[in-house]
Parts: sequence; C-alpha cells; structure tokens
Amino acid sequence: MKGLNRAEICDQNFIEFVREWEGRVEARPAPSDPVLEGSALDAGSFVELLESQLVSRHLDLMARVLRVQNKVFYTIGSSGHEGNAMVARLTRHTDPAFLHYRSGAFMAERFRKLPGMDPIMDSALSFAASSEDPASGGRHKVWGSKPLWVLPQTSTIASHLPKALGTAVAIEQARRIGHVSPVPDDSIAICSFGDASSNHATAQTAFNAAAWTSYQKLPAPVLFVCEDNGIGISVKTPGGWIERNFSTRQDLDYFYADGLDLASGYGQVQAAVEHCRRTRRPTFLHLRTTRIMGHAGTDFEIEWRPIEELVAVEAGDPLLRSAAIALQSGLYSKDSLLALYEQIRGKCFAAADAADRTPKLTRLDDVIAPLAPYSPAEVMAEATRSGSEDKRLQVFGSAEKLPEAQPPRHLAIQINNALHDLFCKYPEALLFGEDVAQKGGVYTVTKGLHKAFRNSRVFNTLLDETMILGLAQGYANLGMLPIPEIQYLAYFHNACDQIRGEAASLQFFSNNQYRNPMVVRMAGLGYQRGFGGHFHNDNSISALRDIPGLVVGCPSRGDDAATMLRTLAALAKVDGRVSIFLEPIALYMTKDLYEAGDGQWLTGYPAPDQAMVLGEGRVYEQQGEDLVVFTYGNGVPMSLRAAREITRKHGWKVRVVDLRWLVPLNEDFIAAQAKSAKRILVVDEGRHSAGVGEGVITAIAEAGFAARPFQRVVGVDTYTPLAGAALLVLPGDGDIVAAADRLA
Ligand SMILES: Cc1ncc(C[n+]2csc(CCOP(=O)(O)OP(=O)(O)O)c2C)c(N)n1
Ligand SMILES: [Mg+2]
Repeated sequence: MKGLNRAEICDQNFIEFVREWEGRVEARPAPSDPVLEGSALDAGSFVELLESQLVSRHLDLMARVLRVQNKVFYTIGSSGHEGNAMVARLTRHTDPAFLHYRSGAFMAERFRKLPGMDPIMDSALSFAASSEDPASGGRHKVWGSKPLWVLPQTSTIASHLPKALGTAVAIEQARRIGHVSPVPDDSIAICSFGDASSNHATAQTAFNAAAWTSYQKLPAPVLFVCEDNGIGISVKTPGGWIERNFSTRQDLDYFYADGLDLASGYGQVQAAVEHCRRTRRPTFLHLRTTRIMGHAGTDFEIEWRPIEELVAVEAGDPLLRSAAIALQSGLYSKDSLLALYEQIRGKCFAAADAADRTPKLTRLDDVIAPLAPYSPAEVMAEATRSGSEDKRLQVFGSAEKLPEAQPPRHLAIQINNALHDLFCKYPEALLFGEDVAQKGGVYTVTKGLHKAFRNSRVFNTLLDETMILGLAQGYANLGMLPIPEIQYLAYFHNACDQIRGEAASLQFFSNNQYRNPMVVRMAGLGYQRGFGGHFHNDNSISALRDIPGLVVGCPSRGDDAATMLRTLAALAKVDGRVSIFLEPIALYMTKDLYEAGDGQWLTGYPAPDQAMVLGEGRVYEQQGEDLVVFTYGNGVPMSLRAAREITRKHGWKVRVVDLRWLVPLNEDFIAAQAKSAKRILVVDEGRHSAGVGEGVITAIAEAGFAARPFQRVVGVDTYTPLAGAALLVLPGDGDIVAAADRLA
C-alpha cells in the first residue's frame, strides 16, 4: 500500500478485509431476529445501520478526495465514530439533538425517520458550501436539519452542552407553564461531544447543573453522549479517564456502550436511552469510538504518530467489525457487501458532483440576510399590542393601581412595572437568574414577580452565568420567551461565548430556520455611590458591541426602559432576535436631575400601547445647535446638567442626544443630529479604547462632518477603583463642561 495516504489505506483495508475474511457463516436471520446470537440488535436494523455507517464513511472519503480539487471545504470526518448511528436509531427525530462534528452516521440514520430525505445529497451540499445546503444555506459545514430537530452547532467544542441541558429542562418546563411544546412531552435532548471536550469548563458546568437539577428531583432528560476516541487532535486522554471521571458521579447516571461493535453496543445504547426517557434523569452515555483518518484532512498523523500506533488504530476500524457481522450473519456475501460499499461510494461522488454545480453564496446581502432579520412594522405592531386587560388588573390590583395611573417614578420601579406587563402579555415569558425570585434581585428590580407569577415562571438558578444563558437558549429553542438576568455586566464576560458564539449565531448558521430569541437583562455601568469597585461598576461595552446580530439597548430613564423592553420582546417574538437590556445601576434609584428634591429624573409609566422604535434616540432641546452632545446611560443626566452650565458660561443652545440603542448604532440618526451641529461633544462612560464613542465618531466622520469642532469625554482604559477614586477614571459633569470650554 505504498504511496497511499491514510484515507486510501482505510478504504483499501475495508475491501481487503472483506475479500480475505474467513469466518464461519451462520444461518441467515429473519429481519426481526437477532443479527448474531445473543445480540439485542435485530437483523433488519443492522442492515440499515450498516448502510448509515457506510454513507458516513464514504462522505468522509469523498471529502478528502474533492478537497484537493477545491470542491469540498471541510474534512473533519466521522470515521471511527460510525457507532453513533445507534444513538440516532434508538431516539426519535423529535428528540432535539446537539451534535458533535463526527456525526455523519447519526445523521444518515436520523434521516430515515422522515420519508423523502436524502442524507447524501444534503451532506454533499453542505460540504460544497452550496447556497442550496438545507442546513446553513452554504454558510458553514454543520450537522443540522430543521425537520429532524438537529440544531446546528458551532465549532467551539463543549459550547452546546449548556443549551442541550437547557432544552431538556425546557421540555419539562413547557408542561408546567401550559406552553404548547413543539416536541412531544416525553422527548429527551441529545448532546454528543468528544472525550477531550468533556474536560472543558463549559461541559463541566452542564454536567454539574444537570446533577444539581436531578439532585433536587427535578427532571432533566438530557442524554450526554461522550464519544470517546481517546484523543483530542494530538493529545491523548489518559486511559480510563472518562469512566473514572463520570462513572461514579451521583445524579449523572453513567452507561457504557461499545460504539465499535453494533452487535454488542446496541443493547447498551438502548439501555441508556430508555433510562433517560423513562426516569427523566441526566444520563451519561460513554460511547467507545476510535478516530480513523486523523483529526481532519489537514492532520497528517504519519508526521507525528508512530506508524505502529496508526496501524493499530486502523485495525480497530468499526466498519471492519460491521463487515464481519454482515458476513458472519449471512446477511451479505463478500460480493454483495463490496457491491454495496462501491454503490454508496458512487452515490457520494455523484452527489458531490451535483453539489459542485449548484450556486454558491456570491452576494454579501445573501450571506448576512439571516443574521439580523428586522421587520419594523410587525415589530412595532407587536410591541404596542397590549396584553390582556383582565390579567393586568389582576396582577396590578385594580384600575387605580395600574402603573400608568401612578405618579412619576424612578427607573427601577418602571422596569419592574414593565416586566410585570410583559409577563401579563406573554404567558411563555420566563425570568430567571441569581437572586431574582423571592429577593427580587440585588436591586429589587424583579420584586413581586415571583409572587405574582410563581416559581414556574420566575426562579433562581444556580450560580453560573454560562448555565443561565444555556438555559435561556433551551427555553427559546422550544418557543418560550426567556428573560435571563446577568447580575452584573462584569459577570457577563465569563459567559460571553454563550451569546457571542452560540445564541447570536444560531440564525446565521441555520439560515434563519432556528431561532433562540431572548431578552437578557444585565445590570451594569459605573457611578454607584459608595459601592462596588470595578466588578459592580464595569463600564466595558465593547464586549457587547462586536457581537454580530445582537441588539443592545440602554435606557437612562424609566419611561424609556418600559417602551424599550416592549420593543425588545417584540423583536424576539417577531424576528427571533437576541438582545441585551443594559440597565444602568446608578440610575435605578435616581430621582433628581439638577437639585436634590427636584424629582426631575422621575417619569410616568407609558401605557402598554407605546413602544420605542429600534435605533431611535431621544433628543433634548432639538433647537440646540451651538453644541450637540451624543451620549447614553449615566451620560444623559450628566450631560443635561453640564448643558445648563455650558449655556450659562457660553450662551450656547445645547442639544443632548441620548442614543438609547448601543448596538447596532443608528448611523443615519447620528449623522442627522450631527448635520445641524456647530460643535460636537461625545460623552461616553465606556473606556477610551473600547466604548461607544468610537462608533459615534466614525458615523459622524463617515457622514462628512469630521471637520466640525469636536471633543470627546470618555472613561480611562483602566479597571474602576473603589469609592471616590472611581470618579477619577469615569467622566463627570465637570469634564463635560471643561470639554465645552475647549471648544469655545
Ligand atoms: C473551545 C475550543 N477550544 C479548542 C478548539 C480546537 N479543537 C477542535 S477539536 C479539538 C479536540 C477535541 O477532541 P475531542 O473532544 O476528544 O473530540 P474528537 O475530535 O476527538 O472527536 C480541539 C482542541 C475548539 N474547537 N474549541
Ligand atoms: Mg477525542
């Protein structure tokens, strides 16, 4: 076999193995009989599983050949993992699946569950980055299918475990809140991953949260499938580690199955699946696999692994074992098996050829179309649609107690009122996070919700932001409206990938077939008097600004908070969007603007038929053209105070523009406001190199107004210190006045 690459050698190995096989042939079993004596697998199922395995293998082989011809753009394969077809066979196509990248055989097998589907052609379209690829529309090679409940996953290993658990929990939660679930009540969530990935923090948090859930006797029907091939790219997993690490965890029920042998593995997989479905307990299936043909087409194992080791691994190819079962059982002769092998190879190449001739993504607009869908009219109609009046009267107490009938109140109260209203309007809304239930949140913003809407809709989670956002994705996957809370902006950062890599990417990578809409509430920004230091006064906004498709709104006053929340919920419902509602902590309780007791930062509660247009800012003193101040959040009241002083000093009419929407920045709105400005000031409480101001300034410059006299007041590139020292690093009223002085 000189001159062959390892893929060609594995291919040859199969053919030679069949040709040279010399075992005893048994009496051919009937389709419903065990394929081999004592096996839980019947002959009919074996025949189909074998075919799924061969489809997967030939897709891999085809990809290796056509990659070099630039007709295929992905070579991470499934070879050695074909045993995962058993998991697909033993579960339903309505069991939501979050799959490892070595899931070719799982997919081929799941494709059988619905008529008229062709796994070979669909995969070929995906490999070829064809715009006709039914999974992602040519955006990525993903395992995904809308009708088959396979939600496409990113390449970030382990990042899908939290949402898989979230989906499992959501299956049960739907029943508790009377939500009509799109999948049957006794569904389970399936989640596969590699042995190396099981060590990842994101995986571990899902295992922990699953156990935490089942320990409390709450259902969490998730099947974690660890496909253990003993290696991660080139790093070996210590022998026995997976069993050692997972077999004795309480509240995570461990099962082992031999994924290299369909005859013995099938009953073992069946036991795990049945256990998960029946007990609704988190189940860990340790599936033995191997890795044939390296990590990917680019991994030339021959360069870094001893040849003896390679040969030994290749000898453990599960398709050789499947071939032996096929021959020994008498279901296939050598000739018929080799004919099947070649027939499937032919189909894969033919599909690849056809896929190569299909259109690719060639227009930018098409590439980004599913990223951030926006239907302004429908969103506004949904945002201004009031919930049931009866429900409101019941929740708020009486017509006199409705929030719009109350005197002006501060931000925290109006957010609280708006959340109560959203809960009246959307029976599928859920609010969860750390301390949000009985306590009503650290700042009492969620006070009363738990009492009014009960534990099934308002609940505390375990302390883990990754898991909070994973749960949110799970609820969203099943059509609920999650409103998770991240207690402080600083603590978003350790879970950021769940939004950046996962939630915000789903519409893009699924060509908008799957959506996980949510409104994430996040308390943040600086200026808390006498409390906190950095982690409670984090002003880092850039981590939110570079997430494609995300919407970030930041209200500075109570009425805006209410109308903005309605729009965010409508964006979720109508367009499936993921958004962040950034609540400036220091303004929660702020009542006064200019002088103590003036009550000028209190606002009335807008009636439920009012909402805010996405991207629209609030303008104070539209006629003010001598100086236009662009700002947001805490910068708004600061700038309004400074404006008074600037008018007194320089006689200028000053306009203050509250951007309100930080992502995406409304560049047209900014340009329109800049156009009539004689001087421009940007007041940005973010950091010098990573705030919002850079975006505002760019918008102004690109609109052609760069020549206007201009100043920026911005935070310093530092962590925020404790107590009074914080005010040294954050912009203050005086800094704004001083900047105006420089402009004068
Ligand atoms: C978070 C993250 N870190 C690193 C990588 C790069 N990477 C891709 S696959 C892989 C190894 C995974 O090994 P394992 O989980 O055992 O799965 P296998 O490939 O063996 O099936 C690594 C390190 C990644 N995709 N995601
Ligand atoms: Mg591995």
